[in-house]
Amino acid sequence: MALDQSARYSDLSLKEADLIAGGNHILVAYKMKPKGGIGYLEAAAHFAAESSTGTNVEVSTTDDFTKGVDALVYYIDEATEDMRIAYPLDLFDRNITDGRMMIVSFLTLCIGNNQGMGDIEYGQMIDFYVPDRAIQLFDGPSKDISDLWRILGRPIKDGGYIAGTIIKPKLGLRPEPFAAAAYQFWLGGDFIKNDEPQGNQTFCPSKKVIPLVYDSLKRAQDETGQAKLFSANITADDHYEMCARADFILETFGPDADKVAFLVDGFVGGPGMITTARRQYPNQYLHYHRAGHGMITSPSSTRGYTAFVLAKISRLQGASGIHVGTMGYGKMEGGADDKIIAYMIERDECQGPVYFQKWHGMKPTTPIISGGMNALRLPGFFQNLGHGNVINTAGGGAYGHIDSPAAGAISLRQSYECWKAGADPIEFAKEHKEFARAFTSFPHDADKLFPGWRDKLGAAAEHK
Ligand code: CAP
Ligand code: MG
Repeated sequence: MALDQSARYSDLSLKEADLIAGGNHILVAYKMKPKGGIGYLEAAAHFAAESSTGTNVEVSTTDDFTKGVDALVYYIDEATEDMRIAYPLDLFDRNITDGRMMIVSFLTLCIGNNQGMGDIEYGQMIDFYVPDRAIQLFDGPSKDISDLWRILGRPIKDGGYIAGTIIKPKLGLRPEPFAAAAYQFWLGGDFIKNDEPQGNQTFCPSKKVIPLVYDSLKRAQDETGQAKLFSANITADDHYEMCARADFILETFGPDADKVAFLVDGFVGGPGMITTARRQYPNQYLHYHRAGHGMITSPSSTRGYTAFVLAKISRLQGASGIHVGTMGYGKMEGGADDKIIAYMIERDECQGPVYFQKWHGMKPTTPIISGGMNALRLPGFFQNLGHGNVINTAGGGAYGHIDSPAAGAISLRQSYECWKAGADPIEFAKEHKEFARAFTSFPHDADKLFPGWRDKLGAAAEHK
């Protein structure tokens, strides 16, 4: 173990309430465990040193000013592995272009080198608090769900459920079948996204498929008399490639360009990719896909940060919407308590696992619900969350419906109507064909969620 730096990098007399009132610190809460035999405060202080102004030994160049921006451990509880650090705002890097803060600096300091230190078994960020000044210095969302409700002709407050899908199969469709799949869903649903890896594959070039998708959107709008939305993937390593994709998509959708959201695989792409889309295309709804996050956010992980922290970061960066999981009702990891993730990004103030966060009017980030969802699983989901002001993208739940993707879409909407009416799903299914046929489409879910459904539904579930 290096020298004990707790005298310099900890001050357990600091009061969290005072730090919050002072407004000059970003506070971060970790679950941290030192390697065996190392004192808890010692390890925490070294963690704070490496996350701010120090290293594992004293250096001759340190002066009094340096010590003024030290990150300080202000709370520890070895029994629960809780450790909290106060980071002075001045530690964080600022744009030379416009003085704003940047998430990459927050990550480099607060979850950077401290992830691989020899004397730390693990440290995972479970919550963080940003003061008002920092809220002012992050972009925040430029478009939010109210912009989508407006386009869909819904009330712009509590406009309710947006029924969406993901073009499936995940890869392998050529342009014509891709566009046909889109048209089929749009005959019943509101919102379609590219699946996270769909881009400009050689068998489905963007220059060919995007014009066909736009044609499908126009024909579906004409057919249904309703506006339709498309979330187009612009993810790419190169900034200029991203912009080339975005520009081509906007040009192709022309008069309907406002109906295009931009999808960015923000976790694997990194913070810069989200900010590129946010700042270059502020007129478009920014859809943050988090594929890959499970490597650090899985409940089995003890490093990195949680899905809650990822969602909070995404709102600061300006994601209009981010995937928040299905809270135990879908196919991905997660549980009912994950609803706190949705509350934290959609409300103007919210109590997180550790910190109460005020957003001071920063626009909300939409909870996007995806992963194994279908009409049968949604009522329980809405019951747990308590509202339906979300975007739901159900791939299997739409394209797996035995009648058609449009029927799948309609069954999703009917499921929301059933929950909103407080109706019994079996009774509701007797009067709503597509919903009834979702029982037949997903019998294993039906058996688990609604035992005895076959007898109760009878013919309603048997015929198209
Ligand atoms: C869902 C999905 C989503 C994941 C994302 C998929 O498809 O498109 O990317 O669910 O997970 O590729 O699996 P299905 P999360 O609707 O067919 O399951 O939203 O938790 O990040
Ligand atoms: Mg996907």
